[in-house]
Amino acid sequence: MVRLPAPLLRSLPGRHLVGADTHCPYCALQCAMTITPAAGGPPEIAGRDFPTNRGGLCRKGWTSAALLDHPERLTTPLVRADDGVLRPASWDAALGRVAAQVTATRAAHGADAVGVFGGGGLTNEKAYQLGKFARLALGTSRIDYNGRFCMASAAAAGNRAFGVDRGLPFPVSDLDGAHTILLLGSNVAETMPPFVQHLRGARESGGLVVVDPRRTATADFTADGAGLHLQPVPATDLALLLGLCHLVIHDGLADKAYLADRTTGYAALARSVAAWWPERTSRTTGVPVAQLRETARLLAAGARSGGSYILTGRGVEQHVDGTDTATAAINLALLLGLPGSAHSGYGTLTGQGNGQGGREHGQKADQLPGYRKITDPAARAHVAKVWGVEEAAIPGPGLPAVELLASLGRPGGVRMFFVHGANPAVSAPDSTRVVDRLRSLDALVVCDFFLSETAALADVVLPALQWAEEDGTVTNLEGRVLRRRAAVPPPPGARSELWIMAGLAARLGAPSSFSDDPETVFTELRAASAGGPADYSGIDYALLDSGAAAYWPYPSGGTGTPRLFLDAFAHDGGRAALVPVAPAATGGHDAVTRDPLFAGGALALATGRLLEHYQSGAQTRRVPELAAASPGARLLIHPAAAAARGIPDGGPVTVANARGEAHCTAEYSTAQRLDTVFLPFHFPGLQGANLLTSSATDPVSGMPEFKTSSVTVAPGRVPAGQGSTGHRVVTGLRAGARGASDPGPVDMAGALRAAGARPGTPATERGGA
Ligand SMILES: Nc1nc2c(c(=O)[nH]1)N[C@H]1C(S)=C(S)[C@@H](COP(=O)(O)OP(=O)(O)OC[C@H]3O[C@@H](n4cnc5c(=O)[nH]c(N)nc54)[C@H](O)[C@@H]3O)O[C@H]1N2
Ligand SMILES: Nc1nc2c(c(=O)[nH]1)N[C@H]1C(S)=C(S)[C@@H](COP(=O)(O)OP(=O)(O)OC[C@H]3O[C@@H](n4cnc5c(=O)[nH]c(N)nc54)[C@H](O)[C@@H]3O)O[C@H]1N2
Ligand code: SF4
Ligand SMILES: [Mo]
Repeated sequence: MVRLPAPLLRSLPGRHLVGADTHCPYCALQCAMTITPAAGGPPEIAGRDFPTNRGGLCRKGWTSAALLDHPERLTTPLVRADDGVLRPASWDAALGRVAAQVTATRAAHGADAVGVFGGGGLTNEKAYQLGKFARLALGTSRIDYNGRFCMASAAAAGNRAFGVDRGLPFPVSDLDGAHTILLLGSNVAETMPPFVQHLRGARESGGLVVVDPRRTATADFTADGAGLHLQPVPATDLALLLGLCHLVIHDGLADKAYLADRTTGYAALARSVAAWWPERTSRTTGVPVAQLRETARLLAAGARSGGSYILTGRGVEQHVDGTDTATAAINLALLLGLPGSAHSGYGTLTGQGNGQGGREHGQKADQLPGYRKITDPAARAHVAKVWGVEEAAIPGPGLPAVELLASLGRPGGVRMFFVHGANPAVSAPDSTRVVDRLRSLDALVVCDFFLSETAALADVVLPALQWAEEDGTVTNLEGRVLRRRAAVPPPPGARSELWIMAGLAARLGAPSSFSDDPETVFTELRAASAGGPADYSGIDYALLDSGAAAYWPYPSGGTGTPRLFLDAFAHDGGRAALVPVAPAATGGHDAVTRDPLFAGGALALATGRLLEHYQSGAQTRRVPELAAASPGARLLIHPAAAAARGIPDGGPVTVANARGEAHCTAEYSTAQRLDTVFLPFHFPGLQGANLLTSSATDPVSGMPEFKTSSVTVAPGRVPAGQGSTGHRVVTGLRAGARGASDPGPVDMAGALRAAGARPGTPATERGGA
């Protein structure tokens, strides 16, 4: 194939899209890439130079184009017929059916009987429009999203300490030269591989400190004098951080002038950590006193010169005390004077592609666009004016994700549910119960481009466009707004999510306009966000297309804000708040209900990610290269813990607790603690990690306890590999999709035929029943 130079390709008119500069579909690092069509196959992906990735991409990014013309791609709406089979339908029939069901459900049970579940992968335009669609077209308060499972604890901690929540309040490249980086509960070597280059300075100065119960690929970077790996007992990070705060205060390492000038609450904080002397902290966490002292020393040395950063990830945030743990990390940073300094700071590493923007524009239960509070009368008045409705037309706050999912199909709960950009049948905690709830609905509508495990349970499936087929914006982990650009034409049949929402809103007689044009929606988002904490009003597509770096807040007529807090924090008075926190057992939140750990020889189960797969795996399990590299769930277990239970390396293993049983393959790994096993959550069906996790939530953030459960581990009773990956498991779920009343397979072969699937692909390989 003759390849034209990329700029020339990109200048061709929109209907014949032939490549573009855009960003990766997956995680919040939003690595820059160029997509170029190739003859006879998926387009080519190349890394592009950009401050976050500097040309690098991980294996998921490199292979992301494999999904664009994937044989299992949905390109026609599916509607479940009276015989229980999901069958191809026209757009008019599908949208008509959905609108009729909304009208009937509202008439019979009220508007709050219709619910919506969004996703942190949606562009800003889609996330904004989804929040508006729920409040105005459906008239419901019942909307939340999968970011509740991701950023909610860190967001709550940031809001309470700083008065605003932007994951990294500084550009990621600020980390490059830092002397010390304390990385708590994050495995960036697998979850954001190109990010690792930003740890180089800290490694060179011996100042990289990684806190993880597992010796991860990231922890390995601390070897050979590059730093320290602290390997605490799972779920003891709060105590660890209180102990570090104690050391900083008692060893005279605190920045007294900064505390006096820029913070409130020092005296109460100092009292609250007084009892966390090093020996006690060490007994609770298992981390040696010498390592605690060395960590405090490295942080203080960096704070004085070279820079110190404290970063948190899901390993410390996805707990029932995740907000308090993130708060303790911020307290430690404030004691050292890091936040708001030009060379030091605190941040959380946002997860999903638009995990930052997706938490700002109104798909959260308590939120209106611009990171405004839905309970704030001034915010309601502002947004009502932009939407052209009476303030009273905007419902009040809804329910956080776990409560929302628990309300499905219950008296007084949600009876009809829309899912856009999430796969909660796999990724929500205690998934057996979640699937029961999804099955008990009067109607489930799922918008996706694949028949995810959640879509397989739906009554109506609406096929959407993929990232490379549409324009929009996302906001990366630094709070920088980026342009996603359409690079390839969409397959005939699929429609943009904005078009779908607009079509439904029109059928429902919504009292405001719903455009299907991303730039028009963004223009409205700017107005709705104006004056809010996440103010986008000064950003437009032309600015982003010029290559300018646009960090919010970016008010109209102003400039962006790469570094927050240099002059002031966002609380009234401009000071950051030190907030005393304590572990549950010593007087912290009494609502905390984590599983009791290690009773009767039980092991702690930690869950998380592998390099090859993304989230519920709905996308990456369908990429042949990734599925081949990681075909099924493997339980990482220390050889001694396995041998004591008669489990051979590579043998089948059953992981169980009162909530469920998962069946997978054992993989010996000396990187695990003797008392802890690790299971990725990327696999569905019998391999699901979330069969075992608890729906207990953090009382402040609503974050579930994903990271620590109690389990027994025994030689497998079901052959490993049963219901392993991709379509095989979809089949298993599908068989009982609607329960005993109307079980039935999906006519996927018919659906794909109707959509003009490529000839020569056997129906079975396309997930045909
Ligand atoms: N390959 C890949 N990359 C991804 C994603 C993906 O699915 N796959 N998802 C993206 C998203 S949405 C997110 S949120 C990020 C998540 O990125 P990370 O936070 O890096 O990912 P996790 O693997 O969930 O958790 C990180 C680490 O927490 C550790 N951990 C478990 N329990 C504890 C504990 O009690 N204390 C401490 N200190 N550590 C603990 C685990 O051992 C694990 O190594 O990744 C993003 N990038
Ligand atoms: N045990 C355990 N469970 C966890 C976690 C953990 O660490 N341990 N981590 C949690 C975290 S941090 C997260 S972020 C969640 C994520 O969990 P999920 O919400 O399940 O995330 P995805 O697998 O990304 O699901 C996104 C779905 O939407 C589709 N999709 C992608 N883009 C779009 C779009 O633009 N529009 C539409 N309509 N669909 C789209 C994809 O095909 C996929 O089916 O999982 C959580 N669950
Ligand atoms: S690190 Fe994240 S953004 Fe970068 S290529 Fe991998 S998945 Fe995509
Ligand atoms: Mo996430």
